Amino acid sequence: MTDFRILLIIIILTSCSPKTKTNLDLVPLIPIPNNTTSGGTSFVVKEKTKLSFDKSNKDLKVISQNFREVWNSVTSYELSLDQARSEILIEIDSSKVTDEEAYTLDIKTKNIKITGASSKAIFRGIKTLEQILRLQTLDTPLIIPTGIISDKPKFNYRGAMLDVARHFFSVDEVKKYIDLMALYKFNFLHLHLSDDQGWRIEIKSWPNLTEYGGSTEVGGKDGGFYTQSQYTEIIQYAAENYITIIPEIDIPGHTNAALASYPELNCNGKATDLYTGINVGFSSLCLERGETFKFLDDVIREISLLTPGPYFHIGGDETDSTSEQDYLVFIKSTLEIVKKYGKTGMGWADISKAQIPESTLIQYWSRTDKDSIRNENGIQEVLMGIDKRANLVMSPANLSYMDMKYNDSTKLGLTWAGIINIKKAYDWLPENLIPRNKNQILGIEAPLWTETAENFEELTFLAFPRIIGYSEIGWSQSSQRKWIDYKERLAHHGKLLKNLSIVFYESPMIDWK
Ligand code: TNX
Repeated sequence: MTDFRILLIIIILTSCSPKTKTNLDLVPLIPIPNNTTSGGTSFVVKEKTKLSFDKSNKDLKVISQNFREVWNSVTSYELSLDQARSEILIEIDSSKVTDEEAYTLDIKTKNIKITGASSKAIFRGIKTLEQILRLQTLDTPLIIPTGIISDKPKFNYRGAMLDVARHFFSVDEVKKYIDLMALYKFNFLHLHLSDDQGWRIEIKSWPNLTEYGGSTEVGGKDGGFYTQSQYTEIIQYAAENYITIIPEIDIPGHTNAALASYPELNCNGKATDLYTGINVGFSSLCLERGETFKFLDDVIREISLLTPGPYFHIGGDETDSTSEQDYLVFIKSTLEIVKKYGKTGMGWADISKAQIPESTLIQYWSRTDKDSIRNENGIQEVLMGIDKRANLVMSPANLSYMDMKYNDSTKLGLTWAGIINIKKAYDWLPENLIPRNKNQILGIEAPLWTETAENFEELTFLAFPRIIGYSEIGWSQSSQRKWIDYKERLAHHGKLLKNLSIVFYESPMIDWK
């Protein structure tokens, strides 16, 4: 036998033993965990692995069942649940709570343990284990490096927004998006459910909103809408992934789909035509119409009843066709309705001009492509909101709008807020965007407007990989975030996405593995 063959056999024999030298710290996890201590050995994935959990806890049961599916598909082995002498243990331990999402993932050669103060925390830990598995699939048999990860989020609000109004996306597509968000530890999905081009959620007391107002989309193809039971299905699916749905009904502008569906909502009593273009700022609800607030009350009541999450988003952006005076009345009154139905109001930063209750959630979006705090209009509004004791979610258009092009020649996307390449999307700090009251920032949200995204592939092309960077901005400590290091880790996620058949932008800035 040649030396080379002997060497090969030695490598094969030693490569899969628990003694193989490993380094947990080098697994390219995103978001990067707060603390990782490498054990240097490995847990070898075997044909029969068992996972146990407290049977009386139904949330842990759901987490375990879902993880079993991941395990089985990634490893091609069967994970069995609820066995006495298990190798994987998930356990709620509220004795050392630091954050409700904080978890510890302890990987030893013979067993793996995930602990946290709540099922939410366990879920975040499970997703770290899932990423390790998905990133290690090159090794057969599969090994998991030993060590301890102790982790918690920087921000309690780590969101993404999906515009299902400009182009409609089906329940299954939204679920797929939720799966990906969960893998990267997002916890809020904001659904932009109405706009000029389409009304996407069934309102039983105003059925024409969806029957007619939901019938088309940008470009003129058939639109679509979620029935109330489909909306509930999305909410439940998101909840299993520890993601809270935030519904947005954008008022008083961005309302053409409603105005086309009901003549009585228009000042002149005439329904508008359906709209399939991409202009903004031309529609407005009519303050003088008696029906307008009945309409808003019904819509907010029906949706709030279906929505367990704390927030209701009222939009409030780009209202060029509403007088300033009317705008202030609209926002104040609509937030009162939101409050009446038990929700905390949320809105684009423009609403800060109006009378807003304390703790309203203001979404900063900025109107220009300047990325400094000198940026005039956007920041001024945010400061007004801050002074009214609003909380903030940061979605600067020039840094976090996933519908902006990656470079001048990207086929999809818009450019009004600039070009956002992978580095630009990653390399910023939310707290640097405002000059004061930084502790009012609850987190960040990455919006995906869909004027140019017609289908799921186009949607994920715009979102990925930028959204992966936003997950790290939201979760990881600023001191741990370095572009040079992130770029190396991201390089491994291309294969992970390909294994999941997710279309993404293969940026030349990344040396994809
Ligand atoms: C601005 S940002 C909008 C949306 C558009 C988006 C396109 C904001 C609150 N409104 O109506 O879809 O730009 O990038």
